[in-house]
Amino acid sequence: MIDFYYAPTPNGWKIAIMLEECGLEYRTILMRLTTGDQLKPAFLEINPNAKIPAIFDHDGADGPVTVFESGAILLYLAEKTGRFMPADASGRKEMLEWLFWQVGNQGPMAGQLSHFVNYAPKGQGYGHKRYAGEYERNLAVLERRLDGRDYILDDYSIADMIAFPWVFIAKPLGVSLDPFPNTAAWRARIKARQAVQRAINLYKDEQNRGEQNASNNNILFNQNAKHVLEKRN
Ligand SMILES: N[C@@H](CCC(=O)N[C@@H](CS)C(=O)NCC(=O)O)C(=O)O
Repeated sequence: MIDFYYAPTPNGWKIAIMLEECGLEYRTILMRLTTGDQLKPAFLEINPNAKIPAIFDHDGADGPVTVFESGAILLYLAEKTGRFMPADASGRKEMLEWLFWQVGNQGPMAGQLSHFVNYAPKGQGYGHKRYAGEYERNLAVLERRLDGRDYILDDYSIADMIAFPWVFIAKPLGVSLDPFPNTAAWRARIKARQAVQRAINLYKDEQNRGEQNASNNNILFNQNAKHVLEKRN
């Protein structure tokens, strides 16, 4: 059994997709990020970075084990199941490149764009412009990679699962996929999968649709070192 620490956000969906694709037995622990579940001492033992997603696998190869960071979790689950990752060395190298690209580039830039579109106080023109540009730059990187390919690697893999969620919400982020036809087709191909449908619908009603924002919530927004160092029980 896997305990899955989750909220219905792009980073949460990445892992929900893999759990659903693999048919792994899991129990979802819904994390209420706006009230600070991620900052509780018991959760910091699981993810010292105080964010979802994270897992606690009761049946790890060497006993119970925790894993945090979406890229590390996807890799862990792919290795545990032997699924959705290339078997050969050059395929594995490419998979790592695209996982690291996502967690170091597409993810953070999209996350900041989402912040400026949905949660920042109004009048943050430069922040919005900067991250919209970076988000679109990363779409262009993906667009070139998908030229003549159905998936990021030769077959559907964790590289697609990690990159899909932030492309899935391009429109609400205010970005059209019209200039990125390969990416739009890839998005539709992945969205059509039954497992992906189940994942993006997991606790959909609990999504923060902007009602909680940087003007009215200092737990999720305006964070600093104190949020992690303070003990919240
Ligand atoms: N690099 C992390 C990013 C995770 C992340 O940013 N999670 C957000 C939700 S999408 C979160 O838990 N935010 C809570 C907070 O910042 O307090 C990953 O890929 O797992």
